[in-house]
Amino acid sequence: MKMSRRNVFQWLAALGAGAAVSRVARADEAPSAAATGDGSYVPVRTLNGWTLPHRVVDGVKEFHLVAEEIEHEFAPGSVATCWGYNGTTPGPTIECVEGDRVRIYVTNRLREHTNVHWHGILLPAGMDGVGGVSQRNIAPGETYVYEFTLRQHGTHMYHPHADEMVQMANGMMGLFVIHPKDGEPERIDRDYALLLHNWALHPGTSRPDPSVMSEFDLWTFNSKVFPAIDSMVAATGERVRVRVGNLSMWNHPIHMHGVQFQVTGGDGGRWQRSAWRTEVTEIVGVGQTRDLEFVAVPGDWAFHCHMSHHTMNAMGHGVPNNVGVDQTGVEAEIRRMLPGYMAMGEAGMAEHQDHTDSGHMKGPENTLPMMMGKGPFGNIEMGGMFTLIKVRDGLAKGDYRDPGWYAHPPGTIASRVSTNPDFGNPVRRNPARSR
Ligand SMILES: [Cu+2]
Repeated sequence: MKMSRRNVFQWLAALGAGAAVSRVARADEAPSAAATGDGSYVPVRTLNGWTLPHRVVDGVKEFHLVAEEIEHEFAPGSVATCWGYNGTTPGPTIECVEGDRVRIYVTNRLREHTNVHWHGILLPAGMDGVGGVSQRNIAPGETYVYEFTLRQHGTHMYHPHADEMVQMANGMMGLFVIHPKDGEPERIDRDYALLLHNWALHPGTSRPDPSVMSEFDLWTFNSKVFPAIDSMVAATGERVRVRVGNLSMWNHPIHMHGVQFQVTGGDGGRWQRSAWRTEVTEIVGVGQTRDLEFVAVPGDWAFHCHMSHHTMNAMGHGVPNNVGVDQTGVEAEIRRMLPGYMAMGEAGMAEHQDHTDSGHMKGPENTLPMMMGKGPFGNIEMGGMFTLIKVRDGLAKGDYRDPGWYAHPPGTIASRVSTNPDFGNPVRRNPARSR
């Protein structure tokens, strides 16, 4: 076609309009100028855990996992022989960028065979790590290699697909985090990651019982119970992401105080912005992951599973209900049969922590009190899946040190106004007799 001057103008105008439209479209997809686009990222912080080092060989990122038996401490006072990777449960976090080619060696130092399934990762079927289906199992002493290219980003996991009931109950699992190659739509300042798990470490024993299906003793973030779980630290105004994966046998409603967070992704990757949801509790189902993001506000804020037994440790499970039982006079009688018996629980269970903290109520060997933790206002009375988000003004980027307890601004703490139970004479319905 011969181009007239008029045609050229029309063509240029169309081109200009098209260019403008495509600029708008791009801006809609990635409205933040903070997107880096160069594959750089804020490294994930695995609470109480670590990230697996790698080396680059001919452009391929090489990792090496070792499946092995380990000694693991859930909190001081409870140590068990567990199974994990490279000396820990969960195993170290594998951290990559979308587009990376990875080569992962897996050495089996267990006394039975194993393999590794890369949970949620798109790969050739023969790399999927399902014993008998997609590969031969890795026998004791053997090393296998997995190799694939990461064609996605998001929060993923790894775990065995061999004798799963035993190997996962003993702690074999880890996180596999893939950062987007084009950067984040919203700049992330701190990126925390944790795996949810449950353990049947019965009081007085030293190995998790893999036969248990629902009655667990310990509920953990990254195989630790409160107060042994690290706090998540952030500076006021920072955008924080908490990646939560669940390889336990229960769904966990994960609840955050102080803010409304946005759920921005799952094991299917980062969701479109229109699918982000504002919540304060998000159920992380078995086998799922969820990415929770929020802008940090100052204070010490609880972060926990909302199943109340999941924020308690072993000694709180299956105890007789003594609430409302007058045990006056029977304590001495029972002590003749059960030396050391202590009447408690009449008013509720909160006194448990004082008794165990004082040391005069000795529990079974190698177990943890139901509730633990000391705060600036007294006992915290928690265990299991509980930790704190500690946000302070002016923390330096990358400063993850525990800043201590929050200094509340004057006049912002709930305070006592009376010690008289009849204070204020409020309306009450159906009080129990003699109360
Ligand atoms: Cu829970």
